[in-house]
Amino acid sequence: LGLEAVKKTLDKKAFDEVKLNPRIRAKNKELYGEDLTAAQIVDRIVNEVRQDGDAAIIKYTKLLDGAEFTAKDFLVTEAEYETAYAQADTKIVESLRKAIENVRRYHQEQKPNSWITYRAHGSILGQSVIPLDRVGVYVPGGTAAYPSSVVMNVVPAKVAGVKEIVMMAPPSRDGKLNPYVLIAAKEAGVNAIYKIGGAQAIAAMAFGTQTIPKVDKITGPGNIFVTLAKKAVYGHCDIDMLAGPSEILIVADKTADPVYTAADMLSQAEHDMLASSIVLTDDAKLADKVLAEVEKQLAKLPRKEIASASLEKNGRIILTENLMQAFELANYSAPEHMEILTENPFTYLPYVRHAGAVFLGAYSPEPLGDYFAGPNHVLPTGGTARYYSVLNTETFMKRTSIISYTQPALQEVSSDIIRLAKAEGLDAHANAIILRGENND
Ligand code: HSO
Ligand code: ZN
Repeated sequence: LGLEAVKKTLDKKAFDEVKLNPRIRAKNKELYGEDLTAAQIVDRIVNEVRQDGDAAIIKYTKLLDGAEFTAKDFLVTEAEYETAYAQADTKIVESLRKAIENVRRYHQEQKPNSWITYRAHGSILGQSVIPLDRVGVYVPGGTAAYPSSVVMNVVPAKVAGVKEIVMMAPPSRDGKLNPYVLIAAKEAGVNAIYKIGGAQAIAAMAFGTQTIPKVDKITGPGNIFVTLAKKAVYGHCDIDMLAGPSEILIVADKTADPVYTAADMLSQAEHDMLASSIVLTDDAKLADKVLAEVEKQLAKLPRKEIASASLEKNGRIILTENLMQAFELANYSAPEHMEILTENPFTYLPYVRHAGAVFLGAYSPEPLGDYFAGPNHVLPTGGTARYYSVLNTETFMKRTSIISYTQPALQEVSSDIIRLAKAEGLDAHANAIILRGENND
């Protein structure tokens, strides 16, 4: 294929163009009596929660999650945490604690400082960086209930100094949450967990209800309904990003190990039928070997159905003319995760312009970053790495400007300000300056 044609194959669907799968669509038609789009369903739920609060959440929790709750059942109790710890494998809890410590240390390094500078005539300029008061973290349910994502969302908020962190996750039919999600939340420092899922959880956090506090920012991944709900409430509170299916793009040369390369493709493919796994290589032999390895390893995976559906749709091994062309295509794709499996991978780092996270060398596979190294795994997807950053400590902070002039400092610049104010026809602005000085021209 020519370069332009290859680029076309790398183009991603916007998250709101993704069609609902037929089973979910049929279920929704049954629930709502008409064939609504995901965005229409989300609008209904969000507006209802905004108006009716807890009553709407009780209704949708029964309808969508099958759990029969009263308003006081949403909040996870101490007894539920105790049960989770009692059920848990202590080795897993230990590993989780080590991961939390690594993530905490890394995000501590990122923490921006407030600053002050002194200018002429004793005037002062600066910036304070202030943590948000209250943040809400969403955690998906089912097989996507990842304790590691709890850690990745909560720890940076904690490091930033957020006072109150609430979390929401959909309950199972019998009203429970994944025990490791509860434990990860406790260990990372969440203040309250509510067993609420989907668009109703996002609306509850954005607007608050009789029993649920309104938050200033919502972070965390979710399905299409959660993502559209985050988009719908943006402006009432802040959100982190609009996350889509997970992606990996591997740039490999002839020195790459086909076994590792295939394993890394599959580690992404098993996430989700919509996940994408791409290899760009300048070596035809490697391409063949990776293909054979993928087939071999795939056959043994418990999630092979998800992984093979994902590979069939969005899996590619693309042969490029050279490695520079591979990096051109990689930047065009702007993947969530980029791996560089080449000789001297650091020589290529300067060419990486658009990627959520870059993994260099044979011993830095993506799962190292997913779980443990310390950098965040909440990353921009769907080509948004062109303009979004990885979730970070500053995601949970905001900046306030500081300005303090002395009389002589103001005097020196007053004529400029007055001129600019008058040019905008804003005499009251000019007056606020004029009244504080004498010799204005
Ligand atoms: N690769 C996912 C994160 C994750 N992997 C969680 C395993 N658990 C998106 O970056
Ligand atoms: Zn992963």
